[in-house]
Amino acid sequence: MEKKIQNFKDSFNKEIVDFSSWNTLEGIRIRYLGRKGRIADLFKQLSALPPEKRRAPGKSLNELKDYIQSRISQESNRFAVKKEKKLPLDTSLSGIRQHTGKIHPLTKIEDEIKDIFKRMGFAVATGPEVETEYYNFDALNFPKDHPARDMQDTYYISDGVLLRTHTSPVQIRVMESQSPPVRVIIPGRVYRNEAISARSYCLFHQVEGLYVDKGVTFGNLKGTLEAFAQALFGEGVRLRFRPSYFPFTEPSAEVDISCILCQGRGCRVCKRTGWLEILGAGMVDPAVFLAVGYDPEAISGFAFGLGVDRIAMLKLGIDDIRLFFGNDLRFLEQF
Ligand code: FA5
Repeated sequence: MEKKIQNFKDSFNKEIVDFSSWNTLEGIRIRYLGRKGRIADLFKQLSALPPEKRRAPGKSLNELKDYIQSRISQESNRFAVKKEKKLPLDTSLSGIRQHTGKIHPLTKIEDEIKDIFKRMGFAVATGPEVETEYYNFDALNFPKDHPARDMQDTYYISDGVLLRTHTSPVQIRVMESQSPPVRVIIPGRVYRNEAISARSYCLFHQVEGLYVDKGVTFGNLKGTLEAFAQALFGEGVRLRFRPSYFPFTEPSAEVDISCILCQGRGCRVCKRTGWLEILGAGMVDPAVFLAVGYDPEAISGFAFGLGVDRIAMLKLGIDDIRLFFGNDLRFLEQF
């Protein structure tokens, strides 16, 4: 019996020397100290001996059990320290992160645009998205059945009521509600029955601008838009005014900025022209002043309407407008 006990101690000592993981240490513990383990087995054999022969081996067996227990706990402490050294406790690890929403990229750019104009002294006004034909077209000098209405094909809600095709109707609402001088910007959502593509969508965003006072000139319009473009895109950006037609401005222009992606050299986004159209603008037509009761002989004004989505595409390097409306978090979380 004493011999067996010594053999067990030797084999235990050999095993404990080179265990490599918690699993093997636990395996050793179960093999020796478990309910059906080797020590339990030795105790069973011990109890089979006549009582007078149990004393000495009983003592040795108890000593072996104590020895094995203390060696295992020693080794498990040593192993824990070794593991800690390899993988020190990282108290900087964060807990479970709560998902906090983000500002939509279009809202971000719209806010930047608003801030620039606010710094120039423009107030912010808003108007309804469901609009009457009168404000969307008639008061803006679009004659009934005039082809200019086709450029902004819209969704009718009922006879004479439609989803607005631009933010310009709010010009009329603002001028009806106050006398000159007027200096406002009007951000908002607009709708058109469009052929959908990478650059055009049936829903998009505009920021309208309107400045009416004594002696406002086309030079003021150019200066304001240039200051805006440089504040948004940087000092180096240039503007190009192309003659155009809007029934509510005369003269009218479409305004391009030098492509900020290729610095005007020509690339895929600017269709190799070096220029990108971002807005329509012009001097307020006297017919519009008459519609709101202003005296076109006494005052003058400029107006512009810029496409927020196209500007956001340029600013953020996005090549498809549809991504803004896909509600895809993989896209939205990048901004
Ligand atoms: C207008 O909507 C005029 N109301 C702008 C204006 C205001 C002119 C005041 C004069 C005075 P236009 O249809 O060109 O104009 O649209 C203005 C801008 O909206 C465009 O330059 C473009 O940036 C953007 N835009 C037009 N259609 C779409 C579309 N389908 N998808 C995305 N952006 C568009």
